[in-house]
Amino acid sequence: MPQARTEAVASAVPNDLESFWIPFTPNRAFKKAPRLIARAKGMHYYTVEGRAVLDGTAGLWCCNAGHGRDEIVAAISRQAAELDYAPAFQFSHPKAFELASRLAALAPGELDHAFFCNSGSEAVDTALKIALAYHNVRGQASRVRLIGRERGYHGVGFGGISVGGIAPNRKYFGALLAGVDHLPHTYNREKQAFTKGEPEWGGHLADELDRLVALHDASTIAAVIVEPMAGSTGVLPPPKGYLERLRAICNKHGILLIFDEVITAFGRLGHAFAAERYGVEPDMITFAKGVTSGTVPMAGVMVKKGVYDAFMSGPEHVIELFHGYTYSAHPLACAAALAALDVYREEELFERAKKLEPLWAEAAMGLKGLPHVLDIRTIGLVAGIDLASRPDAVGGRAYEAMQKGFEQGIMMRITADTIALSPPLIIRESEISEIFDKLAQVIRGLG
Ligand code: PXG
Repeated sequence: MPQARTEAVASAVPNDLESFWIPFTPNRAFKKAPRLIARAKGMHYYTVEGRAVLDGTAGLWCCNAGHGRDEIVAAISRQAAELDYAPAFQFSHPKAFELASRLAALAPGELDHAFFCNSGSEAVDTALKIALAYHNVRGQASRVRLIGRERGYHGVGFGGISVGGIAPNRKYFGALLAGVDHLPHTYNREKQAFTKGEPEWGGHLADELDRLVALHDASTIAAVIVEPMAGSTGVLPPPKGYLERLRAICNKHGILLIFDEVITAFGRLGHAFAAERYGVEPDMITFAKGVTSGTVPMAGVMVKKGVYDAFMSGPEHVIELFHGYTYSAHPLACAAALAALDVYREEELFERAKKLEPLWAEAAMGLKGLPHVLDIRTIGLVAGIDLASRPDAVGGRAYEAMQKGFEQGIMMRITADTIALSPPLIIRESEISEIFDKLAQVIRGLG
């Protein structure tokens, strides 16, 4: 091992694991057997011991251009030297406008304004607040209800967990937002098991929105928020026709439709936005993660022209929306995002994901028939693999798979007993085979 590498690795090993409270992680188990990553390049992570691990998850669904991309690193570094920070309120900086225009050009239809934040959770809260304020400024202040969906994940802010539908993320945290209701989720194993892409069954579940409208009355409902593909809950692609039907019902009743594309934007489903894949134009799209290929925290909301325009009335010196963050459109994040968008365009990575989708789906379905495998779902460069739960320990089997996978050199993500895979879009065919070969080995060895 070259000298420089040895030093870099040695300096990366902490001598105390106690103080850091690790998010969404069993802290005591982790601290007994830590999985520490020291560096990354291309498709690989390298542990503090210097072991290579193939990244099957693009970090946490974010490093779509792969790791350590020179162009992005250079852009961040140049930006830090040129302009570290500019006040986000009452002042701004050129790259914020450049990025907003680039995103407006990428986003479908009239989604041509960008409001910037720093995380998907903030983007969700922002979109929900814009929806409420939109109706308010148009004289429809009675539209206060928000509708999410069971099994939805919209981050961890109070808005996001209120419209979200993942029980453990909600049950410890009090009464949450008032006036929220939920659509049913769209998964039915009997009807959908081992489907590639959008399942045939389930489009009719969008009509449940009509029932909620009948119950609450359209005049009380501000917005519906869904992930086009539910990611965190364990990869649930939308049934055929489902999103189109949601759009039609929202149109009928003057309800805003928000797509939470924190995971699905920037190539994950073979398009800049999933909205494009489905030919459905929501009123707002939340994004994060892939916008900077995970290099610098950044998120935002793409807003339809008509929604933005509704705020642009009243005296010109008065703030139109009382909302924003110190780090909205942070210069480093804007520079990183512009460089990431360049990489996506020059290497045609969204198209690459689309081209690889059939091969990826085929490779994933190769796990069918292995012990414990109950279902496999694929879409874009995403796969969800359900393992049977141990009777007394839900989540135990997938947790063991994740640990063993890491030991054998592949990074995977788990939620309960579902394994989720979502590699960087630069993945090669040989690496797709490597992921599923190793995963097959791991699954065969599970107790
Ligand atoms: N909306 C969606 C659809 C998400 O997937 C968020 C909002 C929140 O983003 P922030 O940046 O606040 O974390 C997310 C985040 C996983 C996993 O493996 C998924 C997310 C985050 C971490 C892990 O399922 N999604």
